[in-house]
Amino acid sequence: MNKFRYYFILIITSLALFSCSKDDNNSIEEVPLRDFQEQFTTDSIAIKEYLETYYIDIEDPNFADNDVIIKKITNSTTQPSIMSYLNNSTFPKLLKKNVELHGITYELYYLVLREGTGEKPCNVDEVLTSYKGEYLYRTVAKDAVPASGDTPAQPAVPSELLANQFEELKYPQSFFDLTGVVTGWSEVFPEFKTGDTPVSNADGTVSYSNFGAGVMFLPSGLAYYSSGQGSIPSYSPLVFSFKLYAVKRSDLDNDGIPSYLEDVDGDNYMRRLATGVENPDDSDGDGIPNYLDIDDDGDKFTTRSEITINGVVTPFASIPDCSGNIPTDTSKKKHLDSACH
Ligand SMILES: [Ca+2]
Ligand SMILES: [Ca+2]
Ligand SMILES: [Ca+2]
Ligand SMILES: [Ca+2]
Repeated sequence: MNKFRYYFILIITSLALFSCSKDDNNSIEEVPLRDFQEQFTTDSIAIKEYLETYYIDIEDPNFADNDVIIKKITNSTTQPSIMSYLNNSTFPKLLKKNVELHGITYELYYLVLREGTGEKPCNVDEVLTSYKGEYLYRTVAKDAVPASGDTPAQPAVPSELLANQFEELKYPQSFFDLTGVVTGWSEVFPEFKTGDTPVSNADGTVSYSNFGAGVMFLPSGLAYYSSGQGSIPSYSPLVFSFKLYAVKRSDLDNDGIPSYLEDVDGDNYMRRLATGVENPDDSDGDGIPNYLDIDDDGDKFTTRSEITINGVVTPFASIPDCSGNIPTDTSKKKHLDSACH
């Protein structure tokens, strides 16, 4: 059970992380972006090394309710690496998925501590989450120094992979729009669920239980890449541990149908794709996916007008089909069949 005060809370957040303001100083010299594939290869080596050399410190059996503590392994027999949970049959379970972006295929690792029992956000919804973010970096390697005169010999010091926390938000007061945060968030949160129905307590707190909890390991191309952000250096891989408390459904095209019901192939992801690439979530094939298309079926009648009955925008689930029956199948094609006009 995770319980926190919903009111009178100090919001421990740095908005810098999610705002995208860049210094427009014209005197700054343009530096060409690094090659995405090369940078991903570098990040991937660091992330895999991190997964092999760090472990999750589980002191509480209900650890998903508590803050995840990731530490460097000092005893490999008692501290299993995060990588040792890869495709585990029980939790914790480390999974990976591919993300196509920037013309390359990113391999994205995420650790499932607990899946959750409630609803899954889609990649264009909003989430209420507490989280902690760290960036990975390497210390500088030092060559061995031979003894000279009074100076004893200095052994070589290899570089070390370290993580530095840049942000923590324990008591979220507002939702994050997954279309406005780093790509990694919109790729990982839809793999998790919220928890049981939240309980409002008499003292003004809200209790959350059995929510999804995990850790995501983001290559810089799915994070801030060249820009960095706040104290985060450019080209930093990021590690976020998080808990998913609640989902707010979006309706990005304001057509009266929540975005997640415009996910035609039901995979929980909706995207704009390059011209000419077939999009399973674009019913009329005009290049605009349904969640952004005000006329999904391309019949020149807006979706909103088609679901407005006697002047009232009708809940999607209550819209009759062309025969006046309420279909159990919520596929929009039934409701929006142009033969109805
Ligand atoms: Ca919509
Ligand atoms: Ca989809
Ligand atoms: Ca369309
Ligand atoms: Ca239409």
